[in-house]
Amino acid sequence: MKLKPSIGLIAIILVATILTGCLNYSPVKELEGIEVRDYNGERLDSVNNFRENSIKGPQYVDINNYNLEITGLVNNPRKYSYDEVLAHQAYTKVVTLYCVEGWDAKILWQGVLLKDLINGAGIKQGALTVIFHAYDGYTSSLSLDYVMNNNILLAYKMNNVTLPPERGFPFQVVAEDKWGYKWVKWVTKIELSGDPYYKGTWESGGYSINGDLNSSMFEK
Ligand SMILES: Nc1nc2c(c(=O)[nH]1)N[C@H]1C(S)=C(S)[C@@H](COP(=O)(O)O)O[C@H]1N2
Ligand SMILES: [Mo]
Repeated sequence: MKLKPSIGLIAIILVATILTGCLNYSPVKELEGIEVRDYNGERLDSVNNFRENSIKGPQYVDINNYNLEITGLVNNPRKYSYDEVLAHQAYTKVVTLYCVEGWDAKILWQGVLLKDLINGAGIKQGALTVIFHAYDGYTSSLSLDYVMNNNILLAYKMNNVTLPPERGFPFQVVAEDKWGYKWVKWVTKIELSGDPYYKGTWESGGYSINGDLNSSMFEK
């Protein structure tokens, strides 16, 4: 009879299918590159909904020739590769960026703590200000006190996606409770300074040095 061998064949195929299915089984994996839009009951904005108003447009940093420098009033100046920065403990938080030009974006940020990077270099006496230098020549600053006491992030992911070039790859400062111009993108250098009145790119144009969202955006 012809029926017997075909039943046998079907049986073999069935067993094989089940076995390969079992072999392919893996525990739950995070889908890298999928943007998170709902998080803990909160609706997030999209990575693609930002306005692009950077001083020189998007910057394209070659990560193989990239270093993050920690310098100035520190005991041990450091130069970290991208991977060395990412080897630090990761943290996430939902923070909204408010630009002085009247738009905002609520995003789930992931990054390392600036205080971990700064403590790794060791703070020298007299340091008051953290100056952030960027690939496009942009600078801004935050007080050392604010950076060390508020778990301020240096982000490398937004909504679970690696920062795209337009959004500051490899790193953007998440300066929560501060105006958007304090959120330096394409960070290349973190400099500790003794100057409490340092004026960066926007601050030189009259914008507030402390950049607090709840006080005037202009320096008196
Ligand atoms: N390096 C760099 N960082 C920057 C800027 C810039 O021009 N260059 N613009 C700032 C401003 S004004 C804002 S509001 C935020 C967010 O800008 P985006 O929408 O262009 O990402 O980035 C800030 N960081
Ligand atoms: Mo801005």
